[in-house]
Amino acid sequence: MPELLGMANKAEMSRRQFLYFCGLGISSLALENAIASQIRGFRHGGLTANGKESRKMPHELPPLPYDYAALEPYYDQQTLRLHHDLHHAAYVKGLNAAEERLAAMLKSGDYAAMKPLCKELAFHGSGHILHSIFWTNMKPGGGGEPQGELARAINQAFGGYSAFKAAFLAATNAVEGSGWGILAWRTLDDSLVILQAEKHENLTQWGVQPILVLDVWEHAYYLKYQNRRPEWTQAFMEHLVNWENAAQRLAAARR
Ligand code: MN3
Repeated sequence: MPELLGMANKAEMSRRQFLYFCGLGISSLALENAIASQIRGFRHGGLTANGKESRKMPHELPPLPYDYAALEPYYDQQTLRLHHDLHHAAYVKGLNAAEERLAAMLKSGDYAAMKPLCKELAFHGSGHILHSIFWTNMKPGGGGEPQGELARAINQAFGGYSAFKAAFLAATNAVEGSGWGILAWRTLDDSLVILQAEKHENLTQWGVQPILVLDVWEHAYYLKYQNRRPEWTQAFMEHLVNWENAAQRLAAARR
């Protein structure tokens, strides 16, 4: 395992190896990057200059980088409060509980429950990662178009911003059931890819790191937008998306 995980001791090494084998539902490379830079407590709701953050054990719910009402009228404060304080918190709690079970398993040597535990780690771990990214992918007065390296990467992969936006919205709006639209950097061939995620962890590819994620679980938009998912995703792209944050994430993924 690469040293980028920064393992402090043998127990931590075992835990990492277990998570590596379980895959956390994303991918081996994405998992390492995710553990290295995403799943850590997002105390300040953003990335540090080198894309790393200090490890929090147990995992903690990161505070929002803005007030509950800051994204009105496009993201209503009641939804934001419930989404962050209850839904995201539940994934953090579920991940911590799963990691406690993992620690007990490693200690006892009884791996009978490994299969359901892998599912728990994948679901709650991915839920924590994606929501932690999601809050920072929005800002008051967001929208517009990406600049610089991110714009160039989008042009190269999709032929321009308008084509990217149409494809990203089409993928996100068509997620079956609960899930996400995701723009990710695929480290295996240095390219941007658009993914759907069902739940938090299904339909991904190996070797990707999410840089822009759009939550289309009903809990993310139903109070304000009801069944009009495309209105929510359109509002996200035109008024909320924080392209500077996505560009920081791309730069960190490329390092
Ligand atoms: Mn959600």
